[in-house]
Amino acid sequence: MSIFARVGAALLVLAALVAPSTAAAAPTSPDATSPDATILASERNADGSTTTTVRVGPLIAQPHSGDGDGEHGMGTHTNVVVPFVPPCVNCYITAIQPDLTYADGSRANYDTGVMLHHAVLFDRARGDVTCDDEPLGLAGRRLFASGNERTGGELPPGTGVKLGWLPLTWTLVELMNMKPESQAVYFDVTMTHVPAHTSGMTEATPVWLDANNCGDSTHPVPAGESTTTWEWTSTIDGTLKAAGGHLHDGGEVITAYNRTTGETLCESEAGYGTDPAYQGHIESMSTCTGDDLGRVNRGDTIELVSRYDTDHADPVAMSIMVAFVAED
Ligand SMILES: [Cu+2]
Repeated sequence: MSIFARVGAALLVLAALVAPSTAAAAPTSPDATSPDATILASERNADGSTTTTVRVGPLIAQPHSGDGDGEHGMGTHTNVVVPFVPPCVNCYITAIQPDLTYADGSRANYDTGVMLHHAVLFDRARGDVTCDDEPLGLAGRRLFASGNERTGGELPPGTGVKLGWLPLTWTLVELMNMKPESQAVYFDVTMTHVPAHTSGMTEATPVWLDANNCGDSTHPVPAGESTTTWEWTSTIDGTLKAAGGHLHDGGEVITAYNRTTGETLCESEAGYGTDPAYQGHIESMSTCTGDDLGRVNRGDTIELVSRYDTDHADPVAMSIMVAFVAED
């Protein structure tokens, strides 16, 4: 999706958010049915936190009419933009786990002929740290992203991503269907959260690092081994608390460095071949979590380095890391 399409999508969502009668859905694909976001489950935990699952859907993955068989990312894409019910207001999200499921709760994946190409969770109420001055910044702060590998994570105790009194959360979901018939699936996001007044909580700011930042995130990789790098000059001061990467098939590892201090901030490795549902495709990314994973100072050069080793050139690979920084 181009920047302009994304901005258009963002504006569509904004329009939906200010017009309650249409707030149920703002699909970008004319053939998508009206998806909705609802609270599927919410449970109080013994420690006073709450775990809430927000379900987005039904999302209709359009039938695949091409000659692909699901190999090399072949399939038919469906993009949907949906306002996302915040799990809480004036609160901190301390853990998150995405999934792609069917109505009965069973998992949708390569073995059922559909995959979660991407999902990004935005908050229009806050500015994005690394894209605020770009057109994509109109979409709001990028809080979290998931590929089909569905990497979730938990922030270190006492830290959380803040949602304000009026979070304008929305999600952009891209599905890929390898089957000749349409499939109705759900993007489920399970989050643990605590009220903002919880003592001892510190806000963690999501910092989106991306080899094609402020664009559509895709970049080409050649067949064989390759390395892609990208730099960002930090505009914030803080301590890194957690980070996790996103790569496509063939991706091996993505690492964030602070080149100014010489620290390695986080190395996130791709995993393959343990869960048959993924049929050999990327199935996990390791994450980094800790009280002090390194410093990020205003003016520091933060470098992102990804390594791919693929058996075919991929024009639309990705190299993303979302870092969570407790600002000073
Ligand atoms: Cu991706």
